[in-house]
Amino acid sequence: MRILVLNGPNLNMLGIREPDIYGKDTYSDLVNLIEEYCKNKGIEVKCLQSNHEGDLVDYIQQAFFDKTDGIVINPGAYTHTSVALLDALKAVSIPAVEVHISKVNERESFRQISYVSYYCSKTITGKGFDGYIEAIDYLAAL
Ligand code: CA2
Repeated sequence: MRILVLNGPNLNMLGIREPDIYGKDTYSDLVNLIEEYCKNKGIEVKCLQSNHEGDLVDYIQQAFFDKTDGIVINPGAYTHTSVALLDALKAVSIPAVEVHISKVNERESFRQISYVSYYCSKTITGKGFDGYIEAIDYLAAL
């Protein structure tokens, strides 16, 4: 099984600021956690992050050509704005799970809107890094 874990803008700043919302662990801690977990499960995983919407669209499209079985996506702030990411997910038609580290539904009203949720079969919020593991397990069980 092959999984892509995609993180959007500013998630490379994890652990550097706002630890009360996003925790103390860094983006590289997240990547290590995911890679270690997938190694033990025999899952091939690629973790990518970009601050640029077009890069994220490109990575989703590439997942199709790489015959990726599942996508875990935390689009960061693009969650709340990007029809392009929604369209890219629809275009590749790969099973996808949306993850948010924080409890987006308890935050500002603009964070209650998610375009990618129109495509994703599951949304996990407020579970920190464990949300990514739950998403991988969900995709692996499909
Ligand atoms: O809770 C999440 O995972 C979010 O997707 C994170 C995004 C935010 O725009 C979404 O509404 C919810 C922002 C990630 C920013 O991460 C930072 C990390 C450290 C310092 C500042 C921002």
